[in-house]
Amino acid sequence: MAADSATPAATPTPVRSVDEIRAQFPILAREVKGKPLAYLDNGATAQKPLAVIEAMDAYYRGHNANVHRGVHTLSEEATDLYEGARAKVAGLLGSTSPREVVFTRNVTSALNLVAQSWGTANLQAGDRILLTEMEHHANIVPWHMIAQRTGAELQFAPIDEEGRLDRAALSELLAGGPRVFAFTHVSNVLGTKNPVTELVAEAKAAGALTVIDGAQSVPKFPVNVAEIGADFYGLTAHKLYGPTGIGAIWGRRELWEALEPFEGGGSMINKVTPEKITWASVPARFEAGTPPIAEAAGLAAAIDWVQEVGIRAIEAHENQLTAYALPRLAEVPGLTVFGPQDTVEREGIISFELEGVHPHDVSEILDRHGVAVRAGHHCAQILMRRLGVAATTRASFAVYNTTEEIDTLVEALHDARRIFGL
Ligand code: 7TS
Repeated sequence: MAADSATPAATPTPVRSVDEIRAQFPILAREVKGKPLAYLDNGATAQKPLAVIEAMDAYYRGHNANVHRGVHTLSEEATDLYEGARAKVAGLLGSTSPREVVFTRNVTSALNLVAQSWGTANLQAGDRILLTEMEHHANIVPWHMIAQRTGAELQFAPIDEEGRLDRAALSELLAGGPRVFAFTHVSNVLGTKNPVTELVAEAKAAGALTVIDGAQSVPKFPVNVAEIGADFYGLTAHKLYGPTGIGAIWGRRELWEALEPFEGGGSMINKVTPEKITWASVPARFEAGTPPIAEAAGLAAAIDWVQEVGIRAIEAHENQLTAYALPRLAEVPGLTVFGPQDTVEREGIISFELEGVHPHDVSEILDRHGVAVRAGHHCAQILMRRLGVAATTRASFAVYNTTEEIDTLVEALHDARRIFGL
């Protein structure tokens, strides 16, 4: 891949030992089916370090109140925690402006917000919405919904045989003048890492709004929205070692300012009369109702934790795991890995097919060995159709995984073949 300015050359960070890191995740000590848990389903959700669990516990024990409302100490503390989390998200994404960060329920609701709010104001019949074949449903369905309402059309940029975007085909589609290009930074099935800075530059030159789904990227390597140059960039906390129930989307200030909210309620208005309403300023305008406050405290702790470990160290560790796993998986007869075969253009998300064994059976047998993976279409049915499969089995890594766990995965796959008489 061409050097991507969003991910400059890694400077080695002092790495804590994996044992030290694992000790901070209580769940990793448990057993499954009498075997030590090997949690390789991080693409679905990551486990939570004590720092996150304790931050949420401390919030409820000592600070719980509603935000932005009461003029009392607890409410001020809760507000500080909530707004502090916003500043941490902005910092994590390389933005100097917390006001450009809107909190949502997850990245799904972040993408729905953009599709609905921006789409309602900007799309009309015949307009094109460009997506890619490797999108998660979270970055397809909201666009389908707004397309149905406005008469806009969806287009899907194809991938090549190795699971990378077909750049020539993409350029042709962009030349057709889509109003928006929404795409994932990292595929949750193929592990493909898209060259976002290049893609954004090309899309912008073609006049398209750029929306990036950062669900799988933010937990894995540094992301800098200023360098990427995108218009919107979304994340989901639970894949970033944070809690479920909170996500965030960064967007350019002027874009937010021009948008109308798509959810209404408390906290997002300036004035309400029988005749009319006026909106609160950004970002409150897009955060109707009581927000996920304890979750924001958890997310803030997760960001602190990730930054303390070092996102570069996380990246280096997961790259090592991927480099170890690919050849080990290739030793299993009849096993095909989808997506790029190198560690430069792919992350530690490895989907595969084991000839003669259904992915659900594979994962059930792996579970007997204590190995947690995901089987299914991974909310990427368009991609499954492109790959010509109904489902895959997927192992996905995080900072606490070990090469021993990959060995267990490989042994369990051999066992699956034995059980199926292969
Ligand atoms: N986008 C991508 C690329 C994802 O991987 C996911 C979740 C989402 C969006 C949606 O995230 P949410 O927090 O809003 O639900 N992906 C997966 C997965 O691959 N297995 O379980 C969830």
